[in-house]
Amino acid sequence: MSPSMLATPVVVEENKKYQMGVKHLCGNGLTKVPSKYIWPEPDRPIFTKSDNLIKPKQNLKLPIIDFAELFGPNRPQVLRTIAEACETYGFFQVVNHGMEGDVSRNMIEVCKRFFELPYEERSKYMTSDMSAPVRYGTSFNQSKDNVFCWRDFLKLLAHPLPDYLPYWPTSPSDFRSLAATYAKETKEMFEMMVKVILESLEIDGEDDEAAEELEQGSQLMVVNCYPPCPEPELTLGMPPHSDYGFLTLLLQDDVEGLQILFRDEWVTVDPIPGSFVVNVGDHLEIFSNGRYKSVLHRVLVNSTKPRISVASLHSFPFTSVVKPSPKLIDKRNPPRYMETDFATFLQYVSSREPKWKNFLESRKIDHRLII
Ligand SMILES: O=C(O)CCC(=O)C(=O)O
Repeated sequence: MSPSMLATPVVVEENKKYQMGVKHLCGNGLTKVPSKYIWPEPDRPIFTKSDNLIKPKQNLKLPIIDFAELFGPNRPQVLRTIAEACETYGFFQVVNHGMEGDVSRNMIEVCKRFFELPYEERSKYMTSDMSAPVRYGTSFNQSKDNVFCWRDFLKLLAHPLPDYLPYWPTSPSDFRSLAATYAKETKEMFEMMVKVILESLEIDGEDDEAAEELEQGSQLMVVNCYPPCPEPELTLGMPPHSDYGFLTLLLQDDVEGLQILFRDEWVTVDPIPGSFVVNVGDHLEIFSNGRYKSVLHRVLVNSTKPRISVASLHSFPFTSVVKPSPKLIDKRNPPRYMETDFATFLQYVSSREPKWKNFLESRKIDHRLII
């Protein structure tokens, strides 16, 4: 090793500071983004100046699904809109979903209070063990990322809830009860959505194996905290990624930041108060044999407002093998993805910098190569 490759004590100290997260870093007031968070120019967001504010370029109105309409005469039309949204955007927004406003507001609010706790309290949950029931951390994959993201997170395994709840944070004192209510209600919403998704794929049935497996499946809640950033045009809250699960139900506060890749352009999703953003995950892309798209998304930060989001990732049990639904496969539609399990995914993401859609790409079968 050349002497220049040896980390000096100053560099080691700096790195330790970044491992403590963005909230900690911002504690003493920052006027510039440290180089550790500066993304290469082509990966940076495009901001334009309007209304004297620097804003992301373009906003996108995702298809809005009124869940209440599924229980009336418009059901076939709503199912078609869901299918089109999953094929075109991989995303839609849901209103009238049945969750009381208090449940989601309380969740955002108690998560805000969690991130305001002293670092010593938050860091009790810091671990590099990807299978830990609770994991506090920063960036995307802090042990692998070369450039860091402007984000701290708290990850909570949530199903089966009685197995995991005893590990969840006890501070703030109402955290467990409010987050548990939220977890149960998002799980119910997910189960309702599974039925709708299977119907939109025209593969719903009486004793559907997939729906039953998903009901017993995994749930991971990811609470994201994006503190205000002095130079938001230089960094990202989250890098481009797709979600590994079947569906993600995303709750955000009223601060915009989520962008999705649509026709090769990054577009910002307009938050609708009280709504959920729902997106197709890798497992649903595989299960639908490529009909529904797990789309890349990323997060921008801003210079004035902190942002909190809660992504609830739902899928098959961690022990299941995910494959294209046999009901969607025939001679003309051969399987386009290899069977995959969760262990393979974990091994893949912990062995490299998890960026873009690498994992899903690695599961694709190229039929041109099969003669
Ligand atoms: O904060 C957001 O809007 C998106 C979060 C996200 O993509 C994730 O947690 O995977």
